[in-house]
Amino acid sequence: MVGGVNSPVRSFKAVGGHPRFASRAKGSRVWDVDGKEYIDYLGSWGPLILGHAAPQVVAAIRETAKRGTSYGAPTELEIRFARLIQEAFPSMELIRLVNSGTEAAMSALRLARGFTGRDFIVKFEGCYHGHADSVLTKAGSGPLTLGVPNSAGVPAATATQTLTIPFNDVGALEALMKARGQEIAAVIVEPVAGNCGVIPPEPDFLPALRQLTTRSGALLLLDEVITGFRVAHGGAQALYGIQPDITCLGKIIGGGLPMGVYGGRRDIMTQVAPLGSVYQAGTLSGNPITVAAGVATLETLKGRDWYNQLENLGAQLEGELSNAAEETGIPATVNRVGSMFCCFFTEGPVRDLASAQRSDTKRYAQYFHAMLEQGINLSPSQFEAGFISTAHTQDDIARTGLAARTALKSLPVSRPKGRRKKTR
Ligand code: KE4
Repeated sequence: MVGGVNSPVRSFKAVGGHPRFASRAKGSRVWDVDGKEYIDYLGSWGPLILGHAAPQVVAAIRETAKRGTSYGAPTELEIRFARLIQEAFPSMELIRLVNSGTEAAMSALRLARGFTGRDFIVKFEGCYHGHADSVLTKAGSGPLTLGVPNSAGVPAATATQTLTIPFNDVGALEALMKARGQEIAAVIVEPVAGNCGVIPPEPDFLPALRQLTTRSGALLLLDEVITGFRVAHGGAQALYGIQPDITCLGKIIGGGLPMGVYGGRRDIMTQVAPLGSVYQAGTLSGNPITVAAGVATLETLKGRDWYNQLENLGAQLEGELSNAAEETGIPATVNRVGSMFCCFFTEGPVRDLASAQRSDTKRYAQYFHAMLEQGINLSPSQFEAGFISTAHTQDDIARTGLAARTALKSLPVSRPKGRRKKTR
């Protein structure tokens, strides 16, 4: 396998060393093939909001598999799943199931271009919407981590049709939409940036996006692959009160199995085949095993207010990490929205890619390994998010705080610039 992994961010290339191979997981814990146990804040990069091997998800998978793994035909289960999505995301009047967040974003962008008849799209520096050609420009996540934000192999003609501006920069957005708004098919954004670390939207950012896209006839695509069912039951659009034209979902809705969804306004979605002329398809889209895992997950999330519990655990962890940095004099900024968080090794505020890139990635790598040695599994990249699940406990968080103090104390404290090292 290329680099020994099937997704580049797992490679530890950004933090050094070799990845730990996982062998099993349960609740907030994961074990590697050497039997070492970790409190897990990676959560498979976001899907496992209920923790690993949630009993109701495992049971749903097991029972459904006994009746077959895929039919290539519609099932009642897909209707049940679609209703659970629409109850939480009323803006998604019609939906289409696919197999990944990449497919959801790629299909949504094709749909936006087909619906508007326009070719240009706008994305934000450091945001990541999967690995389709048109969004691999100044992309976050793996491309950012590995230093290839503009991937090789993307035709120049494609890249020129993607315009990128800084996240949270309303002025740049206004200028761009004023100059070229009539050419723009869609503006796609992660409403909380989760692929250059975690960067919340500033209060005026999302309302400006909505107003400027409406005014220009461009569609507003919210990529809620991470934030959907993560930051609130109805995602960031519920949390911040924004009505998009199209939403992309992934991760949590598959309960740990490969799943993506795009959906939105009925007049737009009816342009998708077989009703309309925008083609998109998939052999295993809506397969019963994944949908069953998704239904079990979403029915659990609908069942009670988990988000208050997740907020409290998130606040506790933010306090532990911030206090640990304060006590050890290490410059750090903890950004958090609910149960998604990131500890940037730089003074704050971190409000866009440029400020995130001021982080000391070498120090992050040292911190990452010091935490790993103490049985705390974080994202092997400064430019990713960490996740808390409903399986995490206050004791897990307290233990993480102690490990962070030990890890930060083990880091060489950089001397203020200008002071020479004492020579013997
Ligand atoms: P997938 O194709 O990986 O299912 O989803 C792509 C995607 C789309 N939109 C957002 C906001 C995303 O965060 C992602 C994928 N996220 C990365 C990590 N931040 C997945 C991890 C990986 O690439 O292995």
